[in-house]
This record gives sequence, C-alpha cells and structure tokens, in this order.
Amino acid sequence: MASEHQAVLQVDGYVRRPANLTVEDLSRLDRQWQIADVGQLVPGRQGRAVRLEGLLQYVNVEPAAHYLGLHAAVDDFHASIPLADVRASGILIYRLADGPLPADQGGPFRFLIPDPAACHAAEVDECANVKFIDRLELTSKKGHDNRPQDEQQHARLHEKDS
Ligand SMILES: Nc1nc2c(c(=O)[nH]1)N[C@H]1C(S)=C(S)[C@@H](COP(=O)(O)O)O[C@H]1N2
Ligand SMILES: [Mo]
Repeated sequence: MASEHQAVLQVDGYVRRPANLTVEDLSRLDRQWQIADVGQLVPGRQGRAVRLEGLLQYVNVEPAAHYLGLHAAVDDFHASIPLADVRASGILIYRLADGPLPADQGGPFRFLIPDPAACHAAEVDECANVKFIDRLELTSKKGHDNRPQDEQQHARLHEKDS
C-alpha cells in the first residue's frame, strides 16, 4: 500500500533501553501482555491493548523510575502519575480488531486505567486516561502535568470536545 502514516510510541526517561514502538512492535510483545478485547476488562471500551508492565519490561525500566509521564503533543495534554499505582493495572490500547484505534477513541494510542478515581479526586483519576499518546516518559520525580484541577477547568476542557 502507498505510504501510510505510521504511528510511533516513544518510551524513554529512566529506562535502560529507550524505544520507538510501532503498532506492529506492540503486537509482537509477548502474549502474556496482550489483551485481545479491552471490553472484557472495561465495559464500553474497545480494542486491543498491552499491559503497561509489558512495556516497562521491554524498555528495561530503572528502579529509580517512580513516575509515569503520559504525553499527548497533539493537544498538549500531559499527566504524571505515581508508577506504583498503575504498574499492575495500566494498559495501552493500540488498535481495533481491523485497523488503527481512531482519534474519537483516543487513538492511535490511549492509556487506560481500569478503575480510576473520579476526575480530580485523586492523582490517579479518569483524567489520566490520556488519549493521543505519543510518548511515555519514566521519571524519578513528578513531571509535567496539566490535567484540569477543578470543575471549572474541567468544564472548559470538555467544551473543546464537542
Ligand atoms: N490527550 C488528551 N487526553 C485526555 C483528555 C484531553 O483533553 N486530551 N481529557 C482527559 C479527561 S479530563 C478525561 S475525564 C478523559 C475522558 O475520556 P473519555 O471521554 O474516553 O471517557 O480523557 C482524558 N484524556
Ligand atoms: Mo477528566
């Protein structure tokens, strides 16, 4: 097929083996990390995902990494959350059954915490389900985070969605 834009996920920071992963690379991660149908885990969501832990092992995360930075350059949205809180449960949705994850579902790459706190009720909240991710950054201290901090900011952000 003619040159199709290839989505790339950059994983860097406190890792021994930084990587730039394509959808194909993600689909090749060991099957123990793959979730064939996210809907089975989180009702209402769709797609195929990999577990965060699988990504962390792939890049050989350093013990000093304590925060996970979730970056979406396209709309300048960023979250930085304690790694320990999402290490066992966080997943990255990277495709649908028959193609890329569309933007209206947060594609090409979307982070999903199966059971987050309500928006701005805790550090690991629904707002940390970052869409359009192009980079995961492991840091030792909390990094850049511009999630809405109150109802007003939140309402303003969601106005842009419609
Ligand atoms: N890139 C990006 N990701 C984002 C947002 C955003 O504005 N940009 N909004 C966040 C907020 S505040 C919420 S509550 C959830 C909403 O996701 P949903 O519409 O899929 O439930 O996405 C989060 N992810
Ligand atoms: Mo939110």
